Amino acid sequence: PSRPRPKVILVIGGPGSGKGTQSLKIAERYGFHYMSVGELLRKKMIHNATSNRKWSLIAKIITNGELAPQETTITEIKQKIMKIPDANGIVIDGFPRDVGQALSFEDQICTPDLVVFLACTNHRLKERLQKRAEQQGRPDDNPKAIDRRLTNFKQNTIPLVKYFQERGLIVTLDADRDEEEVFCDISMTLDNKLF
Ligand code: UP5
Ligand code: MG
Repeated sequence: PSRPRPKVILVIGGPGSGKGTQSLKIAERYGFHYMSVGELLRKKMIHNATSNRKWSLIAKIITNGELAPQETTITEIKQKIMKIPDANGIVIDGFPRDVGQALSFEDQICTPDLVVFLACTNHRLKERLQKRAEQQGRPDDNPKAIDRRLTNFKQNTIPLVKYFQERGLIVTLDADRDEEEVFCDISMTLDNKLF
């Protein structure tokens, strides 16, 4: 008999809400494959920005805190997913960013099993990103790009969350709390809804 399709979990939330942190914990606990769409695009842009027109443009977009073109993003995700060996599940960090991307993902890839929304206050988001900017050097962790990322997030999120709510696919969690507390809620939710 053929194996069941791997479960697909999407983790969304503002910049600094803990998507990366919590997605890695999910991957570890459930033996899922972890995939960060932001990371995927950043790697690709660093690799190709000097030799390729399209990617040099995308590098500018991302460094300014704006969204890469939807079709390129979906194509990259699709290619990456096809390369994943047998997995029980895949946790996708930081995608989709708006309703258009959600529709396109469903159309071209699959309907997710669950969407986890990490809800965080603006104040906390800023605080965490500023702290990380001092410690690491992500190209888009500069004040201007942080503002753009926060603005884009605010604009796109309400409709996106509403879209998944109407389909009964999303769970919203309070992500202002400690990492461990947030993960405790996530794992309870996954245990309940997926297994
Ligand atoms: N931290 C985490 N959880 C904490 C907690 N509970 N308490 C205290 N501190 C906590 O966490 C951020 C920081 O906070 C870390 O220092 C962490 O230790 C601490 P992290 O887990 O990194 O949060 P995350 O939500 O992953 O923040 P990130 O900055 O990565 O979010 P973004 O949404 O900005 O980044 P992403 O990589 O997803 O996207 C970057 C860019 O890529 C986008 O702006 C866009 O240009 C492009 N993109 C697209 O174009 N299309 C896509 O589909 C996806 C990305
Ligand atoms: Mg991240």
